[in-house]
Amino acid sequence: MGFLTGKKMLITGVASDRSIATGIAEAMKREGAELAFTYQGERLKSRVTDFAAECGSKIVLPLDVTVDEEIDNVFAEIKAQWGVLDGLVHSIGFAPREQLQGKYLDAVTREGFRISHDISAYSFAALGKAAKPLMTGRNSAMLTLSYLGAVRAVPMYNVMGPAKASLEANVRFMAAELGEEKIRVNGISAGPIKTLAAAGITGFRSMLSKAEKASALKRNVSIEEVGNAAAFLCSDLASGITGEIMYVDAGYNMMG
Ligand code: 0WD
Repeated sequence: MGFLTGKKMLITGVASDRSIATGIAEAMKREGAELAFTYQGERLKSRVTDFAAECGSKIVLPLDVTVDEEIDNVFAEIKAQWGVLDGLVHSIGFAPREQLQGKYLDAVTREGFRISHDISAYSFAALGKAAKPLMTGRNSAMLTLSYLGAVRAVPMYNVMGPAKASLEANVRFMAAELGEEKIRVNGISAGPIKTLAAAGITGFRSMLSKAEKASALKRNVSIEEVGNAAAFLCSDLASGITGEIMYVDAGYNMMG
């Protein structure tokens, strides 16, 4: 029996078969969880619906996190279909492409900063707020995905650095408040992985090769490895862990 048997998990951020959310869904499914999915916009609907069917899931809902009504609708549907929720996976990030080119202060604009923080950081609090009534008292867990740029000035990551720093602060503030409700809140800081979102970062290939050379394990990580860590953090095996950012980066961040 898998360690997520009987758990109902909502997974956002599946955009392709390479998405980190895809790796998370596969690990959670393997461990016995029941899954629901969201997709961003019509262009992703059929892909996510097909993937959900492979996972034995019938709950597939539209969600653009910049639209409050879509957030409300997702949790109204989860309430109608499941009544409760044990896990929320936030695997969403976005910055306008021109923000991720050149030097930070040359690229950053008020609007670029606002959009990046809205979609990449505020959205976790927004989903957490809406999910809370369904998760209260159930030893449930919320999880988000971060990156080293939250704590280090990684070249080209630019405005996503401040956005991820805000996201990680969200993890701590949400964890502090939701502990009494028996809801844990954590983040995974993943090493670089070639996904659609990563393709938008100028010089992403050099991030990959730098991490490969300098990490303790001398390689990059896979979505399967992030998926396994995510499944663990959202399970009762991690019942003593909250407010934490766990690095799944083949031992890159701690190297001297
Ligand atoms: O190297 C990497 N790939 C890393 C990614 C290293 C460390 C962290 N991460 C983070 C990302 O910043 C993000 O928070 O992991 C999370 C998932 O990213 P991913 O799996 O690398 O990327 P991708 O497969 O592109 O999924 C991100 C998705 C979007 O995909 P596209 O490529 O279509 O923008 O986030 C979703 C969307 O599906 N998304 C939204 N969902 C709802 N509402 C929105 C939105 N407004 N904007 C983007």
